[in-house]
Amino acid sequence: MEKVLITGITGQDGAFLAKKLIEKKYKVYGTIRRGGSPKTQRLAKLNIIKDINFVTMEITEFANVFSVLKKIKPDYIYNLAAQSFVADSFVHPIITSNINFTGIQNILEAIRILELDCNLYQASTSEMYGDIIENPQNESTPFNPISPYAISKLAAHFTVKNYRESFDIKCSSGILFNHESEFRGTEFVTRKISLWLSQYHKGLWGPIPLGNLDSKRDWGYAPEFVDSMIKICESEIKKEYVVATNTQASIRDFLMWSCEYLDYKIEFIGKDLEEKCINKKNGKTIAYVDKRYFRKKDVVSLKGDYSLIKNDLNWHPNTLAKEIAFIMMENDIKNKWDAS
Ligand code: NAP
Ligand code: F7E
Repeated sequence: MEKVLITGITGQDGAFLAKKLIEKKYKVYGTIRRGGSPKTQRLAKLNIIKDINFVTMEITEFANVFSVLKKIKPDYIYNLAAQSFVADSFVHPIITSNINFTGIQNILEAIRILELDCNLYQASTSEMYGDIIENPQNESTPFNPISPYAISKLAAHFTVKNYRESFDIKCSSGILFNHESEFRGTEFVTRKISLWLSQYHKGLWGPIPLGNLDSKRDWGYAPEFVDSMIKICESEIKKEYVVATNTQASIRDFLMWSCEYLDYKIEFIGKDLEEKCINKKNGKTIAYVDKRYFRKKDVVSLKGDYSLIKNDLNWHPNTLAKEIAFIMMENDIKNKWDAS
């Protein structure tokens, strides 16, 4: 039985990935952080806790990473562990860099020194394109990061490439554009909208405070993006792949679709910091712009060209942003899953 090690198994992608790899009959190991109770709610929801071999691993500590890899000798490693919230990276840039950059360096060094014959997948990000230089973005588009998160991930991205080219380590990266689902953390804007709007609809919470409504993202569906990770990691071809949908929508669009799910007829009134989204039927405010949610620097437009992965590995997305908004609203309205 081949062995897979997933860092970040408790997150959105880690949970979906673990489920798929268990179904594919791998022996799945998942790292959890030292101390405290692991956040296993997503794994419990998928009913896979019993199938996972949990290991405590502090990704920022080389000796610990080394001893875990020496003991397990995985055939595949998926490095998903990250401080993944861009806004938070402006507040905690050093922790962000330690987890996102030093973490993968530790893994690569351990593989190199132990001479492990294993395939490594790194979760890179469209945030590396930052203040974009061309549209849509592909594997040749120059990177131009504008947040501590993006900078940490770009250092990780180039380190993975460097270990492949210098030491023949079998490693690849997926340049993942935003992907969402009912398992998305509540700090990210899509889930913030679906959870908050559902509570608002039930009369439990007030209107939703939001930041930049005009920022545009290429939103895909997380379970499909996890399929791309498996294809990339298991492929003989080792390189970087853009994983995206080649479509784009704004935060305003996502809010509009989420309201449409509830049959709310809405309109946006006011400008800039005074802007509000109101219910046309009763004039009540559903959402409003709140300057606390603006970033020091924000990536305002992303759209990914996924032709390379389609051609090389036959991966393509099926579910686009409006459908994702409906899936997430359905989940939160029915209280199917609460990640908070
Ligand atoms: P997520 O839900 O935020 O999950 C992050 C995972 O990293 C969690 O399991 C978390 O553990 C773990 N983690 C955080 N700090 C850690 C630390 N100090 N040591 C060890 N583990 C730590 O992220 P996701 O959406 O699943 O994303 C998975 C990966 O893809 C991340 O690397 C992210 O940067 C990257 N990515 C995601 C997207 C996206 O749109 N989702 C796009 C591009 C790239 P706890 O549960 O203990 O907190
Ligand atoms: O923000 C705007 C915000 O936090 C999206 C991570 O998975 O994808 C994710 O990063 C946009 C930004 O995701 C609010 O300013 C407006 O322009 O949902 P987000 P993100 O920053 O794109 C990338 C690819 C990753 O790699 C990351 O790990 O929405 N926005 N109002 C808001 N954002 C938040 N969070 N909250 C608001 O109230």
